[in-house]
Amino acid sequence: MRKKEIIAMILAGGQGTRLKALTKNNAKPAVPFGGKYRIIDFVLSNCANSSIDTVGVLTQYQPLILNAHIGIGMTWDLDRKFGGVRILPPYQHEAGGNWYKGTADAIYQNINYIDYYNPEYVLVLSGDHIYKMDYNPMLEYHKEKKADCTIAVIEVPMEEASRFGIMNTHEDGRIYEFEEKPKKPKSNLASMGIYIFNWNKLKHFLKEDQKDPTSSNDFGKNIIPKMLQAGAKLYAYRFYGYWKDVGTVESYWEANMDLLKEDCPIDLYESVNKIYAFDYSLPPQYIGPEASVKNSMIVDGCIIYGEVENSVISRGVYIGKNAKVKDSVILPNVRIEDGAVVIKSVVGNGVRIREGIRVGDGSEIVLIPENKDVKENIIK
Ligand code: ADQ
Ligand code: ADP
Repeated sequence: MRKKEIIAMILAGGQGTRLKALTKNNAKPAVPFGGKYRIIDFVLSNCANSSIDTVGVLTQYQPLILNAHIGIGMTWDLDRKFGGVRILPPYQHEAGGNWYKGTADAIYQNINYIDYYNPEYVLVLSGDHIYKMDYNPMLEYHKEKKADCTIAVIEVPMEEASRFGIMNTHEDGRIYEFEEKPKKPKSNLASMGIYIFNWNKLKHFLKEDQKDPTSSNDFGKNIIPKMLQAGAKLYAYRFYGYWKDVGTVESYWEANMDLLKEDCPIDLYESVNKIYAFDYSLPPQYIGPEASVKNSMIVDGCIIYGEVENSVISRGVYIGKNAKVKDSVILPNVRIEDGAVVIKSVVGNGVRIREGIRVGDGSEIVLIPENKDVKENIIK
């Protein structure tokens, strides 16, 4: 039987309710990011750059844009005959068929897909994290430790620790305690939601978990604690690079702004380990005779007559004469008409901001929902 050593499963089925207007018609992993990308491009590129050529993407909530974006995976060189990238929505089968109840249920419902590749290891990833990582050193570590499960971990500020799965380890990295989003965290060692499992072990625990009617079939809440309790060997693998869970409007805005820093924590311009983006084949950006652009990213298809400072401007954006955009993230196909002012805002797809209108005063992030016609000042 043909075999893959490792395959990746990307969890992309969450609703992403905290991103509000940006996920009304679009799954969180497909939300535009960094001008040219969608959030999921980071994890898909990480897989491609780590030579993981078999990737399942678990979707269920507003999957249209995500499906169109991933297509047959050519963008990431993941169009393969044996392997490649596959979108895995919930489906009907003999025993019924259901929405993915939780993250572990999503993997459980795709046991057949995984078994087809007969892998030794399964890498479970999230579709909504911004980071660059080579998964191979983590796999080496997992093998060295003869672990059943290895969790990538990062130190987070103590005051944020209750947003994450928090663990304690022995000196050799073995995990002896794990709590999902604890109210009183006992450490700041946070799970990045990146797991390598021995597939046979994981399959066993997934099946056991299904027998428990009280379980929410979630990795952090159920599978990891149950594995620990059963005495399985769980290890923490430390990651020292940049990693951000862009689950909220604030963290989404911050991660975009991070790209503009002089010491940008994530290098989009290096020639190796590139983050691949879908090619829309748009015309070149045009910067008008009186325009001014400072410390900003401007993508193809933009027409800029006004002033842009410290902002990320996605494809197809129009910024009129005497208009000003500062400290903002502008999503694709936005029109900012003459004399309009946009400060510290996230402006959704296809929004039109009418002449002379002012959005934001720099005190708080203003979020403008998709396709809105803004005719009045919006100051938070
Ligand atoms: P959360 O981020 O809160 O915590 P969760 O809401 O389960 O975890 O989302 C993880 C990923 O799974 C997201 O990409 C989401 O879109 C997806 N997802 C959610 N429900 C799904 C479903 N039913 N089917 C398919 N995909 C689904 C997790 C861990 C923590 C860890 C943080 C790190 O539980 O321990 O610290 O990730 O961000
Ligand atoms: P957020 O963290 O912003 O609230 P998540 O992506 O974590 O958003 O998902 C929110 C919750 O909604 C998760 O608990 C997930 O299991 C649940 N969920 C996601 N998609 C669906 C769906 N199609 N049907 C029912 N519940 C869903």
